[in-house]
Amino acid sequence: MPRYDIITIFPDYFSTLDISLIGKARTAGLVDIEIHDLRDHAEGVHKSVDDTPYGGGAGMVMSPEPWGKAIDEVTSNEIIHDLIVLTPAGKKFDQSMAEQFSKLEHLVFACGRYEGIDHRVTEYYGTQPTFRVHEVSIGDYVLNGGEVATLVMLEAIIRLIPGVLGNPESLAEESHTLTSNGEAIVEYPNYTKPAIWRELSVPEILLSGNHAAIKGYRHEEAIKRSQNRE
Ligand code: JFT
Repeated sequence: MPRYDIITIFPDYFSTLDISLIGKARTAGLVDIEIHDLRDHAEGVHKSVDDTPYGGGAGMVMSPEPWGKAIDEVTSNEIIHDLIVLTPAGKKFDQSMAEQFSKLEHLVFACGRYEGIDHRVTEYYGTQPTFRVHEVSIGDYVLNGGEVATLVMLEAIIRLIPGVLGNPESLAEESHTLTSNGEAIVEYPNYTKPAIWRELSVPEILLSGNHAAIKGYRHEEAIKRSQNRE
């Protein structure tokens, strides 16, 4: 089963991984997720994990030593480890990246805070033969750290693991409405009961039982919607 190790100074962010689809996948033994508190690898009474930046400037930078200890501890075996370092400067996360990561056996997520992690951590693991390092951002907006970005990535990745979605039809359907990069053609609009809500009716064709016509209608609506984006 794939293993995901998450290193953070805020383990509480990851309590939501006990619920819903991901919680069920963990209980079913489809994925092993372990959360690690970076502070367990900090020294001194204050258990400090940050320091002032060389060269000056605002804010604090995360010290390399606790990261080195934490990463070494979760990777003390022979296999290849994919180290994902969240950073606003990273490659933009998309559906094709989610598909690639979903096929890997051991992902380690480094969730930093403050102004970022001392760059030598990325540099060092990049030279290690048993590591592949990926610098990733989830999009062009500013977050306060890597935790929420990691939750987004985990949700996108774990639902692609075989057996996690009860109904593999949902995945097959996505491959029709999504292009290879996960963009362009969006979903058709969805409706459920009641047939009239606040004077708004469900499009009649959806009540017709004519499956070919419904398929055509949904395709047209999906195209209309994709043209209205970006
Ligand atoms: C922000 C982030 C992502 C992603 C990792 C670490 C510190 C705060 C920060 C924000 C702006 C400039 C530092 C992070 C992200 C995103 C990821 C860190 N910060 N410098 N922000 N926005 N889309 N992924 Cl470590």
